[in-house]
Amino acid sequence: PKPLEVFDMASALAPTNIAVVKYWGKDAARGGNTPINSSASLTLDPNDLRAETVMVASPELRSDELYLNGRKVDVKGDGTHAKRLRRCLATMRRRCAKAKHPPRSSRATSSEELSRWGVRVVSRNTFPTAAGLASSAAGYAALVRCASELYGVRDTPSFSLSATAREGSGSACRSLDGGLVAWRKGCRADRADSKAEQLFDERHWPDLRCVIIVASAAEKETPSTEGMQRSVATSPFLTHRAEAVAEPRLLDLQKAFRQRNFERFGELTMRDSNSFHATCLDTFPPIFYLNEVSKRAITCVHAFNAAQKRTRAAYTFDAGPNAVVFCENEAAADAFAALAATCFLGADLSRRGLRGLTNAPE
Ligand code: 2P0
Repeated sequence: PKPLEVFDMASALAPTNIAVVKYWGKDAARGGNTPINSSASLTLDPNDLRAETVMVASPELRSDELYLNGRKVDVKGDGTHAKRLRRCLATMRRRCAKAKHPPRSSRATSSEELSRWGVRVVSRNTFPTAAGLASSAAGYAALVRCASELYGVRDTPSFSLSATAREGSGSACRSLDGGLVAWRKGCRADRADSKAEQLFDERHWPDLRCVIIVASAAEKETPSTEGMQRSVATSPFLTHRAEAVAEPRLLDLQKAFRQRNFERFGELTMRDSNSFHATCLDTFPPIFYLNEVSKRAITCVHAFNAAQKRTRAAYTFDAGPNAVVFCENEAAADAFAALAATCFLGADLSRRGLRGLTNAPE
């Protein structure tokens, strides 16, 4: 990209999150990323899996630019990221234009002027993109955080950065906080109150760890948005899940997390992953996100727990075959060894996740 003479700049990073009560299904009548069920996730350590974003605004930029993992993306086109970026930026710019003053360091004379400048967005992930490791969650959370800095736009009672991140990617709204985060489906008619809130911060359960098994770093065959649409249209099980399973499970999980009850937390997490993948199979035509390595990881975790006579490890899988296995610190080495022995063939067993959910020393 060509150098710019007059510009404002901001940078931000955001970690990825792993859902323990899964979001699956958009409310077709309300549009956007309005979920049919509330969900919850754990935000990973930002030192591990994260998105890093730099934004430059300048009057010399005639149009917006996006560079994703080193590649230029056509932001005017019909591509998924182009549309999502435009949506998030439009919301942040509208908000910026209304402010009385531009951010102190800005070279623009007014917020309204700053909101009209073109932006160059440069973003990269420190892990495989679109492989079911919530890359879009980290990406859009970092984008919104970055735009918030650039435009001086903050959370207020009538404006939410989390709801803006949701416009980019549903799960992104959960990546702006650490710890256990719930995304409420909202109860207002327009669902403007559908946003995330932190239930427990990252210090609540410092012993919690996760191991990530990269069963495949390839891009998934069925993108989440498409998969959700097909499930909403064809799966009777999904309606049951959204109405009768997800909401009470979220309450149970919150309680288990409050008590740091790993056995309960682990069982709820595994059951919810299985329920989500059962929904995928109930979709017509069905969606397969798990592969043979994933299935071996599931069998391995159940065998490990049976041998230990209690739940010391718990798996979950998002829209991809990669396993995330939670455990407490004292079980991490044993769980890792068991998984390494079982899943080694065909999997890139990543130790990165082992550092877990906080910056607490090992
Ligand atoms: C989740 N997933 O709760 C669930 C579990 C995948 C399985 O949120 O269309 O990229 O951008 O709102 O957030 C992945 O879907 O979908 C996802 P969009 P997103 O984490």
